[in-house]
Amino acid sequence: MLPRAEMNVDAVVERVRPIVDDVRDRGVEAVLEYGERFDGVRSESVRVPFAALREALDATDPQVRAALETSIERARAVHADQRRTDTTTQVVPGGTVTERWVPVARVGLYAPGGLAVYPSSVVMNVVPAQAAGVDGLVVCSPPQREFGGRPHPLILAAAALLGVDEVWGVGGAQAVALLAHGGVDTDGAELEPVDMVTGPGNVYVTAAKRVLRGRIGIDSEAGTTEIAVLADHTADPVHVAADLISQAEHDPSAASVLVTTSVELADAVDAELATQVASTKHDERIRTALAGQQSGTILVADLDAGIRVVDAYAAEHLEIQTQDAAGVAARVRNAGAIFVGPHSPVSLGDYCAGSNHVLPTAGCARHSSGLSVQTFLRGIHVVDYSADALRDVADQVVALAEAEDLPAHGQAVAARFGTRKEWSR
Ligand code: HSO
Ligand code: ZN
Repeated sequence: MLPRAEMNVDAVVERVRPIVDDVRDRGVEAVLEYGERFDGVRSESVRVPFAALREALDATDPQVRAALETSIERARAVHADQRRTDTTTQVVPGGTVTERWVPVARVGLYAPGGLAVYPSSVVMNVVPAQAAGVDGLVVCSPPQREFGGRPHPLILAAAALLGVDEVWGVGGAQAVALLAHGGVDTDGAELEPVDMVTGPGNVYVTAAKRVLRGRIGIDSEAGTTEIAVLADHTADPVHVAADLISQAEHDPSAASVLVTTSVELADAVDAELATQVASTKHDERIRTALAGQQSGTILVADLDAGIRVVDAYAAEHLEIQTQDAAGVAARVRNAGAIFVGPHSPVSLGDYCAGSNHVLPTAGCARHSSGLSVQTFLRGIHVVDYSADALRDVADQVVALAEAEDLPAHGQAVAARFGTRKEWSR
């Protein structure tokens, strides 16, 4: 019964369509105009020169740089293990089907600017794409007035650390349109159209992805962030409160949900929330999120009921803070990611666990997974039959073809064995 935050993308689609068409028709010239209108800055050119990426990295606080390196290294370790190997099934002697995994050739990654500048999200999008073997990676991020019309320096620094050298300073719907249609910069630099666009963005970015979906592949739509904590009397209220607050910090409509078997814990967490929120930087945003209808505490009779509740909710992030946390976690079916026990807070996963932080929101964890190497791979079935293997199954193909009133399908097999029948009307 907990309401989910909803973003009304359909309402924006019609406003975004002319922008997408305009960028298709006029390319970079249109991009520069929209940048001036929506981001308040017009730059000379859109592609960020390679030297500017290096400069941004050199200017990055060494501690932040080292932390990004840790984040990248751990994410790379986890995502390298997600790579798929091709499998060949011998269906019959002389008849095989191979599933071949092929990376998407060219991917555009959108990194938002404005309020949310998340170099960590650049890491979480780029690492699985690179691990999948994507060759052509281009990052787009809105031009910022205070940085001379270039994207935020931390976005540039993250790209440089990851070895991405193609970055364009374009945001909003026009970024998705430029990625999908390609364009030529004022200095002649060319953006080749991509096959797929991933990465979180505001409602205009999401609407543009909807408009262009099909022409390009897209990831699932990123909604407002959510945390659910399943806790019993053994949980530490100080930690539970801190974790609920951590995700509420993202957005006034973020959801922080506690599911617990213990009234005492629920009361203690409430008391902790009150004191901890008062000393946070973004206290207003957090207070709004915690007070919203989408956040709250659910008391359950026992852990079985708790598991049913968290499964029904299908949170983007689920923490298990109970006795035998690993055993309880193993019974959960629906969650974007599960954080087990007292020492695995969601913010560890946001940055440095090695796991991916682009996860299904709004209950989509019932049917979808977070970003992974798989997102950037396509499985191609390669069918290879010998004459004997085909002959052995020819009658069955003909029978099914005729049952579907598609006799020419059957004839295509029969023609190989001189048993093709003329069809009499
Ligand atoms: N918790 C966010 C990701 C993020 N947190 C980025 C901090 N920076 C959605 O999973
Ligand atoms: Zn976060």
